[in-house]
Amino acid sequence: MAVTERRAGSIDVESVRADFPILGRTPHGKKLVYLDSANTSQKPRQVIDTVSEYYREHNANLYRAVYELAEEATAMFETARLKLAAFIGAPDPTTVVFNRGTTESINLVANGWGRRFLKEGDEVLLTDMEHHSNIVPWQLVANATGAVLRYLPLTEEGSLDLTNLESLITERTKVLAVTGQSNVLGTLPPLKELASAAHAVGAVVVVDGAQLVPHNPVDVVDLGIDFLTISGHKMLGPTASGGLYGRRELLDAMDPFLGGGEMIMEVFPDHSTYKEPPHKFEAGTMNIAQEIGLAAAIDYLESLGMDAVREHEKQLTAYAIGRLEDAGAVVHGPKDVEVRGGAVSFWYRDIHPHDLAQVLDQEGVCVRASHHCAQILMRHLGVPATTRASFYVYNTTEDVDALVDALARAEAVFA
Ligand code: 7TS
Repeated sequence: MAVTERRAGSIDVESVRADFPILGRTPHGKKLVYLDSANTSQKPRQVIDTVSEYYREHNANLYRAVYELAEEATAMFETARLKLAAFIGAPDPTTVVFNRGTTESINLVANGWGRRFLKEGDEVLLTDMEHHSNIVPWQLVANATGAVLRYLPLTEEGSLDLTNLESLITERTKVLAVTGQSNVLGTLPPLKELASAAHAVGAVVVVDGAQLVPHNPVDVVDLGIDFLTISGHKMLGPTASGGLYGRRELLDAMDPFLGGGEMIMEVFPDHSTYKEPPHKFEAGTMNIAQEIGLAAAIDYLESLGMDAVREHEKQLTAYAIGRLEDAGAVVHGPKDVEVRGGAVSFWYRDIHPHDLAQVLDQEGVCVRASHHCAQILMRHLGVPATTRASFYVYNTTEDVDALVDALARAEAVFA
């Protein structure tokens, strides 16, 4: 069926599940219930086969040779760039830099743009729900430049509190760096509104897309943002795939982050000249097989339709919140699925999340129990950690039922 003919929410989950070989595993003799896709997603055979075929049939290094294999590898890699650009609505493939994902992308912006343009007293505005990878690189750059970090607070419920936005976004604000979707609470910040407030004071808008891009239709032009990070391993692609979208003028103005082979035009004893973006930011041998595998993942997601992916997760999230609350769990974050995605953090009875996750594991249920690399948010919630179930295209309401059944088992163990 053509993508356009699909109704939103019409994912055929059983046929999707048949594409994921790992779902046939039976940990501890139980059916695998994988609820940790916010951590990393599973991979369909289309991605696994593409990577395997690349190594079997086409493997060579990029750009450097004139023989057929190298030309094929280069063409596949550059086709992957075109696909990723189109997937996020980037107008021009040269605005997509390939790298290992969100952590590397934020370090690239913080170092390449931040160290070049931030001065003492300039402000970088973050939020209290950021992942550490959207905090620590800015701290390092703030230490080096004298810039100051500020944080947008959260409401009780776990949405951004925008009541004092005007006092936090001022002419001193040079960067707004915000998550597109919280990995802990699922919260979807109002990106368009934030981007226009930041642009009104001339700030650059960096969106951590690690959780946004895998689960929502995204168009960087429509959102009006300057940078977007992409973690391919969270969207059915291989580990160490993904990259950074950046507006071309900003990529042109930035310094390179990593120096080495392939990113240079000419090297002299005391200086070098660089290639144009994106190659200026792609030093050394690239993650070729991974990005080619990511292109297969994008094909897969597009065949489902990102509207349908989002709708599927809305339905599962609403179902999960209802069942968890009925079971006595305290669910963190907004309850309205219009303003949140499918990462559901909760606290169950008085059982520590680490203990809970171990019992769930015995039942074949994979969840993450930790601070989720969001310690500032944990302090806001007043908990050391949470248990988090996160959903993707292969999850079903039966998976949620299995989670809730396993909770009852944990209660029996710890009672
Ligand atoms: N930003 C957000 C919002 C994330 O969720 C993650 C990974 C990262 C950045 C880092 O991405 P990476 O691809 O560079 O590793 N989040 C999680 C998580 O929630 N559980 O495990 C990893």
